[in-house]
Amino acid sequence: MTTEYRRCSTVETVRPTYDAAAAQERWQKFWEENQTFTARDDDSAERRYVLDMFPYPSGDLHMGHAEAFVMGDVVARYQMMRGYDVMHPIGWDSFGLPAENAAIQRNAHPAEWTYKNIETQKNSFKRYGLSFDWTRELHTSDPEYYRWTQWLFLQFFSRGLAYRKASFVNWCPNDQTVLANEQVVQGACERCGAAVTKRRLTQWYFKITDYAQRLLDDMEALEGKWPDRVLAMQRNWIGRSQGAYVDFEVEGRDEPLTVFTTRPDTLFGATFFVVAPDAPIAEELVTDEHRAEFEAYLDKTKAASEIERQSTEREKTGVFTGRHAINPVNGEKLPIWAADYVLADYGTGAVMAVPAHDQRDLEFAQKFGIPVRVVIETGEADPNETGIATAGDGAYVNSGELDGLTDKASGIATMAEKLEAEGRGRAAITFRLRDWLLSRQRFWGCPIPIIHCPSCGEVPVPEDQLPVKLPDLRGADLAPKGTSPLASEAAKQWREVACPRCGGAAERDTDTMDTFVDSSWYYFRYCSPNDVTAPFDVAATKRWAPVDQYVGGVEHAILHLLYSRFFTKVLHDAGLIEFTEPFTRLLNQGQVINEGKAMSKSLGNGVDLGAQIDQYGVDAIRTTIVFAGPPEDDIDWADVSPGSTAKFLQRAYRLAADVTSEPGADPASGDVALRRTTHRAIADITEALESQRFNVVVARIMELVNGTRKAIDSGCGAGDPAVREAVEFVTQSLSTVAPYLGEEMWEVLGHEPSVARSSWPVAEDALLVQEAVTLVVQVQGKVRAKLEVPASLTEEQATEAALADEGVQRALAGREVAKVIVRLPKMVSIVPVT
Ligand code: ANZ
Ligand code: ZN
Repeated sequence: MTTEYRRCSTVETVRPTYDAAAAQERWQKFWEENQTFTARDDDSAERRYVLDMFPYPSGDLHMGHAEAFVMGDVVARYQMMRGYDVMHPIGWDSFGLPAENAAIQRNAHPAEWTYKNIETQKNSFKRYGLSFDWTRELHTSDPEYYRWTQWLFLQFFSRGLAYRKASFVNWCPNDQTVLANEQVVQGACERCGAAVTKRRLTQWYFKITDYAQRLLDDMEALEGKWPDRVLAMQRNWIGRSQGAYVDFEVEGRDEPLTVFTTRPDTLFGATFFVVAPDAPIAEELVTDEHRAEFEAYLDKTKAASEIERQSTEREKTGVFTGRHAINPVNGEKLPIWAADYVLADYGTGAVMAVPAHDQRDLEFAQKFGIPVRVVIETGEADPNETGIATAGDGAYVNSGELDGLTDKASGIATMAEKLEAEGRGRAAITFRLRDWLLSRQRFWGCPIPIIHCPSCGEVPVPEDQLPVKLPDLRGADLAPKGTSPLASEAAKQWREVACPRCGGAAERDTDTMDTFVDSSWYYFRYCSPNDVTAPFDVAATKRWAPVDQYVGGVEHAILHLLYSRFFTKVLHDAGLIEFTEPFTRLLNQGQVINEGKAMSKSLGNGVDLGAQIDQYGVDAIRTTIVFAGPPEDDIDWADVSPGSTAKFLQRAYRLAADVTSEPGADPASGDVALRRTTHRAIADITEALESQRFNVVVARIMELVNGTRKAIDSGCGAGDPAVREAVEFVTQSLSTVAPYLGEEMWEVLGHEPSVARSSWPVAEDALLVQEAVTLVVQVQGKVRAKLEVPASLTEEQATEAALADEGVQRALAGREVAKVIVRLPKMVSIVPVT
């Protein structure tokens, strides 16, 4: 602590100031030595699990981390003061492309680069004052961790939930690796922005589609606890669709072709048939005459992203296959086209096209001169003329036994029954969700624990041989080449093994797992991070999980959260845990931007966290971020003022230094008005913390600081125990956002550290009751009414109460009011129009 000399108007006074840098150093040491934030895990209190999405070790902490992690820290610190045994762990998602690419660029081994970065970030986390339980730190790239990732993979494998298949996959030509659908954003690689293309490869998948319905159903329990938009995004991604399968005979083919349709009732309006060019069936159907044209079209299709293919703006394209399908309801011959607006891996990859009632089909029909037949009279204009398909309800026409029906629901039901009875179709539900493609042709990831044997096939690595460690490959070329570095000459020795089943020559799988596998279960590992016998101790997860509060960016709304939910359900089904959802509550913090734009090197608008901390101190930066707005909103660094936040923190500190009463002084004998202010603040701040309005917390602390200073100055004096009560609460609540200052103030107030382990006060009801005052109402200067009102009433309420009074109305005698003067809380003066 240093002192600052300052001239006041009359006397020379010594004003203590808060030295942020010194406090940071001092309390970091204290917390570490005293294990202040280590979860007790001893049944001494009810448990709370507060979790931040763990970071990639891709560089030092930046402003985004500063915002993300402070929110969880506020929750954790508040819960600790509430008396809960809080677990607030941290670790690193340390496998994956960011680390590997950075390592390749710098000519370093990914491991060296990764662990060096972790050290840097770790120190920055500590400096940033986060209340992490460091005893539970984990890294997904540690063999002791990924051993269990592999073990879990084998559980999925033995349950039939991990399988290999050949298919066209999203391929990033820059990173030279496959991408899950979730990692393709508007046709581009999520990581590097390169345009994504398709490749046919044999890949590992997790069968998440088996869980589609449960992933949907269980969201009900998350309603109101997760952000609405995240739930909506997940629902959309899963994309449940109710409809029917309809079988079409194909000329010259024994097997019928099946389509998925949501509108079987429009079957009489089908005038052509479309298959996805990249569905295997397309190649089979196409006649020799049309093959050359088809092949050229298929090449073009592969270059287009799924988003482009589904775009309604794009001109429709396609080629005729030379074949025909037979409409099961009227025997009509429908030409079969291959067109890229039909996707290979949705439904059956084939559709019956009804141009009058489906916009995509209409555009296609009009371009290629295919007839458009209206089968529902909706009252709208003819699609043939307008180019707009009609999708509404109406009377069926040209539709055989449906004619006469007038609504969609009975049309669909009637047709579904008819098809079912004839054995040509059945009701069905489909999902947009695809199986999770998890294999990657890259080095820095968890090896897939499978051995390929020419005679036994896919053989799991025996449990006692886990982990399958990554070979060192130091000095080998790790740059992306389309095949995994584990398949290269340098890894030959590692790869060639005896088959665990037959002992013959066999080879390890050379792919590594998507890092989303690593992060789908880390929150269970934290519960027993050093367990050498299992991925997690069942009893420990029972004590801690599910996570009570999860905090992280909305960029993970689909990928990470959906995969984690899937993992949790599988582990539940395997009997390892009792619940089915991993995260009870979810908070998505916003981003820190600058001058209206995301910070970037090219814009030169980056703000360096380290420099900000050097200038203003950790507490001021944390408080500025929290105060800037609701946690889920973005913060524009150009709009905030860490300098004035730092000044506010100094004002708070001086309050603590001014208190002269002893710790434990009974506030009951103190100034009642100040006590009311304090207890109102306790009630409001507690409520704001519970409802995650952390900016309101800071605003209310500021008011309490000002109110307390005023009370001291206007007579109650620094020795009043009510002042101590107020300042102690300022200290506790402020310590959630400004932890170093909190510790210093707590000590200045004469308490043993740590404030983080102090107990949160409860507002006294008696002090929350509104004080009543007498409101005097004058009309033209004469007193006309005296009303008992709460002291806290607003100007509007005072005016309203005054005008509602009978005596006042009598005095006004119907005249209009020209002016109302309100002096809160005691007087209202009304001037009528004369
Ligand atoms: C005939 C029809 C008539 C259709 C009509 C719609 C309206 P959702 O709701 O998204 O599930 N479809 C089916 N498989 C497809 C695929 N692989 N690629 C592109 N489109 C496909 O969409 C289901 C509808 O999308 C299906 O119902 C089918 O077109 C089309 F008046 O069948 B419909
Ligand atoms: Zn074998």
